[in-house]
Amino acid sequence: MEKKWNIHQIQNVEEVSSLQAALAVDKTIAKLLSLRGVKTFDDAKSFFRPSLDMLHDPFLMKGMDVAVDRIVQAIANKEKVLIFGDYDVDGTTSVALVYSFFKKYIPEMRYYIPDRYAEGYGISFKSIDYAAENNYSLIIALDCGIKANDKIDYANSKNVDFIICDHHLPGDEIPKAVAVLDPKQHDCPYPYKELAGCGIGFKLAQAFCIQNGIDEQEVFEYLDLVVTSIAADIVPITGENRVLAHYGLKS
Ligand SMILES: [Mn+2]
Repeated sequence: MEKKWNIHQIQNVEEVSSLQAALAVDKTIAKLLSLRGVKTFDDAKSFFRPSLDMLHDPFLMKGMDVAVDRIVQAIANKEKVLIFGDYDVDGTTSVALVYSFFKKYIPEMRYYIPDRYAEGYGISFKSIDYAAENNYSLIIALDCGIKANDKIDYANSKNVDFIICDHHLPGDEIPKAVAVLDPKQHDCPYPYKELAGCGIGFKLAQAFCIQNGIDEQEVFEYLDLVVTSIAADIVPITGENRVLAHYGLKS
């Protein structure tokens, strides 16, 4: 098989020279770093020594405050909560993270993974019927839901609330859920747009920790799930994903 290689060309030769001098490294290393967007000493420092302090404030994500408040309300009212996720690796790691983290705070909690063949991708009517029949008043949907407008309308008609945690591109209309977390919404100010679904679930748990004075270490414990989702969903290992992946591989 014939292969066609596209070799990246260095655009800014001076930048490479100054990076090489600042880091005291071989020119090839400086070139490789430059091609990865590392331009300065500080860029290189965060590239080689990612720190959990570099994670963004989860409350920068549109809807996060409402989502956390709704969970706090569910806990106060002893509501039954259903964790719903897609059946792929990103979906199941999301469910594992959110379920494991919240189980000590929400006693009446179960998870629901739809049947790939019988129910298909995304939030299913069947899961909403299951929730309504079994008195679940809140569903946290992970790695899906951003285009499930009809399902959310159906859930609203049955008094089942939704928090959507998704990372797919939204359609023209955002579903009428209690909270919709998806940094790809055009009006979401969250600075990093490439989290996987499990990364969004992680940010939700992190926000819950911050708001309730819980040590964030309790959610950092699950970074092995986040790195698995990053690899399996093939999201870019840049920015916040790179920090999550680094610590996920260590845990
Ligand atoms: Mn995904």
